[in-house]
Amino acid sequence: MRMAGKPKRALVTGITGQDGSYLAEFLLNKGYEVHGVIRRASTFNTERIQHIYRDPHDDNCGFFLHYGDLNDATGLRRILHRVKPDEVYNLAAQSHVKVSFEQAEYTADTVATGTLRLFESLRDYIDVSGCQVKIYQAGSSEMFGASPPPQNEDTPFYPRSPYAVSKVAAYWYGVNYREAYGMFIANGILFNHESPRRGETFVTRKITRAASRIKLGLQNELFLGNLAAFRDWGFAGDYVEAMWLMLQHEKPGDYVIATGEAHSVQEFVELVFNLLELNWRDYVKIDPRYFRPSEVDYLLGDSTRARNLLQWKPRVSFEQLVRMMLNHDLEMARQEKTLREAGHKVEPRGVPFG
Ligand code: NAP
Ligand code: F7E
Repeated sequence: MRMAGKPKRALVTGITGQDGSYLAEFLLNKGYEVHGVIRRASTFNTERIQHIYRDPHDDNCGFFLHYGDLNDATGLRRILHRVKPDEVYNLAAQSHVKVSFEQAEYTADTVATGTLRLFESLRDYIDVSGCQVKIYQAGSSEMFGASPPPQNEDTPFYPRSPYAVSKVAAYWYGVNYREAYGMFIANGILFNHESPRRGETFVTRKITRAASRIKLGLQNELFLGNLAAFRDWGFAGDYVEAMWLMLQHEKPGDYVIATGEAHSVQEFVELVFNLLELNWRDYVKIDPRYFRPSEVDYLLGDSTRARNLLQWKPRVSFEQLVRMMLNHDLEMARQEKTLREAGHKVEPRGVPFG
């Protein structure tokens, strides 16, 4: 239990990811002391949190990073005992659906069993310390898979990928640990949420990034897979607030977080290219390598429960989201072009293979 006047302490797994970075900003703004779990990588993986990183030697540093991995239970236990968190947000995951077909065992080990490892560590930590810890588990609309829209908390799960099956397992671990041990675990069932920090191999960012480079003459074509799938796309900054609200509610529960509006991948492409005054058909090509062995055709969320019980609602509209991502990627493309024109040999950042 925190002493009066002390800031609340949050532990975030997956802090280097899109959501982790927005959540860390959000919690720091609320006065939390934020601790994040990062993986060791051979190159820096802290780009998304660089702007909020503070040197631990600085006075009143409220932001701390710890090396750890969901596949390493001993390390997780050690972090819990060192940090003594009031709230834990489990965002870490191999989160790419297509990759999960290629790395199914690894995805299950991180997304399903990794969550179990964290819950087991928390169960023991709570038992030994006597402290209360509130836990957020990052569930996904992918769990609904082939169940017809609109989907809400009562819609049956019908997962269509190793990623989605693993998220369903993690969801049920959450429910079971709540019922068996009285742990405060909230399952967020979040529909797709995007931002300028979205990984470059998810379809929205792949499109805004490529279309920006096409506009500036830096590339000529964009290869995509299935354009017919529908998704309910919101803004990641809005969705991390919902995660926090779930842990402020008196009882732990499961909540769908969505905008209630769906668009096809083709509609997303059309809007982006229209905004750039380009005809998408001149540039977009279909490459079957991006098709999935089993696809999720239509996701459209009904977040009535969260709107009523948490007073949560999305603030950023679909078109605002697309413009936000496009403006960011146009600026990146401009910087790349300027460097090239100045004679620098610049390679595009990363390999958008996904
Ligand atoms: P993301 O950008 O892919 O970030 C994933 C994070 O997990 C990264 O920090 C990554 O570290 C970390 N990670 C991966 N494997 C790990 C492991 N074995 N141990 C520890 N950390 C590990 O994902 P996101 O979009 O922020 O999503 C956050 C969470 O919400 C994920 O669980 C995702 O499955 C879920 N979700 C996302 C959406 C969405 O639309 N964004 C919707 C529903 C649910 P590195 O930086 O080192 O790779
Ligand atoms: O695909 C189609 C693809 O990879 C969206 C993750 O955050 O949200 C995300 O999963 C749709 C699919 O996201 C390409 O077939 C077409 O129908 O952007 P995506 P996702 O699979 O919906 C959920 C909620 C999560 O939980 C996940 O962690 O777009 N699509 N062409 C393509 N997708 C990709 N990636 N690349 C293409 O070229």
